[in-house]
Amino acid sequence: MTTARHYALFIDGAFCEGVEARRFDDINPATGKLVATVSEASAADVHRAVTAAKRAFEGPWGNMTTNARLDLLAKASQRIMESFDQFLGHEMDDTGKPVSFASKVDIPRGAANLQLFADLARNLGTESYATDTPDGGRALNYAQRHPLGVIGVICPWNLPLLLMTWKVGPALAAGNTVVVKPSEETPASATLLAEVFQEVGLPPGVFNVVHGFGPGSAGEALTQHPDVAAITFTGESATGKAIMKTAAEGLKPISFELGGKNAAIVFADCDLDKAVEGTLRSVFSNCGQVCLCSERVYVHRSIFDTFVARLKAGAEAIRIGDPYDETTEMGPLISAVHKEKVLGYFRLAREEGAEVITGGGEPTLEPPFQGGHFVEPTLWTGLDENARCVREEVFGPVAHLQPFDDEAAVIAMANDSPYGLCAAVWTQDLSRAHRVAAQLDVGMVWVNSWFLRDLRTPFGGTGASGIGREGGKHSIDFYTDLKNICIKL
Ligand code: NAD
Ligand code: 6OD
Repeated sequence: MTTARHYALFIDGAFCEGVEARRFDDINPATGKLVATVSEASAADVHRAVTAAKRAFEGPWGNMTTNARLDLLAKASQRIMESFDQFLGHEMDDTGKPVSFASKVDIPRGAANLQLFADLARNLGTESYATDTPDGGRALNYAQRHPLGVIGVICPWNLPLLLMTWKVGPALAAGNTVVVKPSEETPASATLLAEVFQEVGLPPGVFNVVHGFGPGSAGEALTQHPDVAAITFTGESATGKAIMKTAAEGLKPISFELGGKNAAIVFADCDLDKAVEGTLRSVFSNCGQVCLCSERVYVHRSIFDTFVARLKAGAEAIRIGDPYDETTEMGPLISAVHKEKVLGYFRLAREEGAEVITGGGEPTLEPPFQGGHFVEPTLWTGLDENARCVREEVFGPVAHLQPFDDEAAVIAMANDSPYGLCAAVWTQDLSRAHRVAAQLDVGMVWVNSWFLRDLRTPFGGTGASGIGREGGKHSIDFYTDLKNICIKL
């Protein structure tokens, strides 16, 4: 890409500049070069977007038949697949993620999320009961689903299209309208999605995009807006706390998908090849920037040395560099700031007494990638379970490996975390798999797999990893209110 693009706001069905005409830069993290300039929304722009969304909710969108609404979502899903290469290129330029990952995960899932929720909403029923009445008669109780109104959607940068559509899909399918605040690091795919919605004929105001930052910018203004009925947020736990405080003023329902410090547990009876391959993926996918990544790997002592040697060899074989090269397996971190944070943890691990099994530095790359935010795939061992590097989310390509001796001890170590997003368990003993999975304090457990998704299942975390569940019917539950109607017959 040679000429920088420009990403405008999308309000009431049209692309526009912010009233204060402020702009910020969108940088390609693989090269450090400018991708685009981006219009920053002020509180006044957010107000325009919310007002348009409210009008659409009360008018054209609210009055549309369910099938007509869901047909538009399905068409948008199809359009994403038809514009696959454009979405792919824009998402890669914003994130630096390799084509091998983005083409298999980000873009197909962006389309699948819209299709799934269109299909689901078409087929979803509600409960009803035949009720005995005190006078010996009968009554009928039935529940109706009602959309909430304008949903504020606040997104992170790690899987921009995937995580945005994961929220926009069910919110629109349920009959709401949305104002999306993409991450300031990754404005492209929200802008492209706006184009898609425009093309398929979504009524103006149903989908709006306000670019900008968090505090003192578009994110905070959206959270504060009195006409925003609910907030759905994916991002850091600390940001979740700030959003929750602001949302509390308006008693807004919130759905939070937050950080993790996920454990992988490798039992001696695992299929070693599969456990090594799966753990390499769970630690290093997307440069460790998936909330589900394993940053704590517990390995039974009897296979610890073998497992460490195999994981080290795997980590050292990872091909880093040009995102557009089909053979590249790992791209850069998202930004210079995030790279500094991750390198800070690399330094801290040494200070805390870690043995660095591999990595811990920056790779040497050819131009233009020497200007990118790359770090080495890194593995540590030897840290105390109370070390900051074992307790805090790094969100980079790094894990700490700890040996364990028995099942109870490893469950206790895995559970000793403020986070509770997910875990991966590697064992061929079916009883052990059930027993251990039941005792892990997390929202999701993968056995002999990782990030194997069925979009109908409940997705979310416990503790500092989130509030509520999204996925399938659980998303629709969040984006609707149930009204019970009792009719005395
Ligand atoms: P972040 O919290 O820094 O930012 C997320 C979004 O919130 C951005 O759009 C940002 O502009 C906005 N924001 C920041 N402060 C705000 C405020 N005060 N009010 C309103 N909006 C505000 O997160 P990130 O760095 O973009 O993403 C990485 C984090 O997200 C990691 O912690 C990761 O674990 C987490 N994550 C969790 C999941 C999950 O499903 N649990 C998925 C992806 C990422
Ligand atoms: O697969 C999903 O639906 C999902 N929400 C993934 C989140 C990944 C976090 O980075």
